[in-house]
This record gives sequence, structure tokens and C-alpha cells, in this order.
Amino acid sequence: TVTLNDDQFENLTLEKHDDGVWVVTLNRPEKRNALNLATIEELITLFSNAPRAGAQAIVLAAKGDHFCAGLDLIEHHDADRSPADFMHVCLRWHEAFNKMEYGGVPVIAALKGAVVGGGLELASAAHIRVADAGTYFALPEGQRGLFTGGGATIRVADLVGKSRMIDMMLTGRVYQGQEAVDLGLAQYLEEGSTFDKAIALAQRTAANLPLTNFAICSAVSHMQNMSAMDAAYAEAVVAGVVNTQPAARERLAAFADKSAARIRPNT
Ligand code: 1HE
Repeated sequence: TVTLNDDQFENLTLEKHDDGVWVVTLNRPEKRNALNLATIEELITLFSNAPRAGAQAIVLAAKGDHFCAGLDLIEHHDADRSPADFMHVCLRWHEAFNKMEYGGVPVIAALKGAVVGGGLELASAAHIRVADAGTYFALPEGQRGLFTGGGATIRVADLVGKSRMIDMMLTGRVYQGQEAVDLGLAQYLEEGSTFDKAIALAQRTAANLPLTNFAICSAVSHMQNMSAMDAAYAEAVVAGVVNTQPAARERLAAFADKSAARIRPNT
């Protein structure tokens, strides 16, 4: 088995709850949680190993007033990178965010303040995003003389559509509030603490069977990359494994004997 502990990380904090919910917190508030290479490496370690280290659901939170200011522009400026160097930096970002999206453990992002540039790329690799009234989304790359390198062309375009993403990149347009939720940038707009809401969602999620969550948080993403024919085939294979898992028998028996909760409309 693999173990992960808080003392392995400098730019993140890791807190493990008894119910299988892990809280991972971006911990560079003085830099608005800008993503330097060291943080990306820690995210790779975390998301590569969490699925085998007992995490049932992960809340991705942030210290300070802002979720994440994106690429560490100062590090990037100081490093004066070659094209090949920066390509490799981007490949490390992809490694981190792909492990997050495809790893099979639900990741719920508790957003606040700026979710911009690479910060939006990070958030869009989470399975659930919770925003509040102060959360705002933007792609400032255009203004900075940059281009997205952390998967926005895939994931942000997937969330809001190609044209809206191009507009965000060209004009620096900021989305927030209900409009951001309506576009799909977040699934929840919370009046209270996004952290508390994310924890509640994580606890609910962690009550599902791990193999079921694994399928939801890896198969759906993989299948989106396939042709419809291949996705239907893969779906059948995944459902074959998941829907016959011994651990599900109890839940099915509870439905059959009418002791399981029924699905009802919200009141
Ligand atoms: C940073 C960064 C950063 C803050 N890299 N150091 N992202 C952006 O273009 C967003 C840039 N940041 C901002 O627009 C603002 O900083 C915030 C809206 C996020 C926060 O504003 P504020 O007024 O609270 O903070 P601040 O005074 O601007 O910054 C506080 C400190 O954080 C300051 O450092 P200090 O040492 O002078 O105190 C800032 O330099 C530092 N800081 N943001 C480095 N991003 C794989 S490609 C991805 C491409 C991108 O992500 S491009 C988008 C980059």
C-alpha cells in the first residue's frame, strides 16, 4: 500500500478524515496560490497516489482569499525558459491534472476569489466545483502575452464551449455568480462557506462504493475521448464490473426489500 502524509508536502497541506474524506489545501496564500513547479510536482504526487492510499473523496481547498492565481508568473519570468523547457513544464501540469481527473477519486473544489488562468485549469480538472458570490473566473493569458498550457483548451472549452472560451482568452472577460454556474464553470453557488459545502458533498460522495466512484471519476472522462461506438463498448465493460460487485448486493437487497431510500423530488 501507498501512504501519503502532510509532512511530504510544502506547498500543500493534507488532512485525512476518518470518513475517507481528504482535505488538500493550496498553501501559498502570500502568492495567491500561484502554481510554481514545486506545487505542480506535489499535486502529481498527491493525485498519483491518493487512489491507492485510501482517499474516498478529496476536497481541494485554498488558503487565503483566492483559490488560485494560475501560473507562477514571477517564477516563469525569472526562469526565462526555452520553448522546450516550458513544454516540459506544461507536460507536468497535464500529468497533475490528468491524474486528478482520471484517477478515480472524486475531487471537489471549494472555490473563492480568483480562479484564473491556470487556476481555472486546475479547477476544471475537479469533478465538482463549488463557488460563492465572490468567486470569479477568467483567462488572463491574452493580456499577459501568454497562452493556456494546463489543459484549458480541453477542459475549459468543454465546460463553457469553444466560442466563450476564445472570448475569455481574447478579452479577459470575467464570469461570476449565477451566470458562471449557468455556463458550467461551477455546479454550485453557495451562500455560506464553499469549504463547508464541499465537505458535505465529499462526505455524501464518500458514502458511495469506491469502485462505483472510480468508474464515475475515470470512465466518464475516458469515454468522452472515444468514438460513440467505443464508448458504448467501454461503458458495457465498466458496468459489467461495477454493477456486479459483491459490495453492491447489500444495496440492491435493500432496494428489493423496500428498506432503501426512494428518490423523491426536492421539496
Ligand atoms: C503572483 C501571481 C502569479 C499573484 N504568479 N505571483 N495569472 C494571472 O494573470 C493572475 C495574476 N494575479 C492577479 O491578477 C492578482 O494577483 C490576484 C487577482 C490573483 C490577487 O490580487 P491581490 O491584489 O490580492 O494580490 P497582488 O497584490 O496582485 O499579489 C500578491 C502577491 O502574490 C504578489 O507577490 P509579492 O511578493 O509582491 O507580495 C504577487 O506577485 C503574487 N502573485 N499572482 C506569481 N500568478 C500553464 S500556462 C497557465 C497560464 C496562466 O496561468 S496565465 C495567468 C496568470
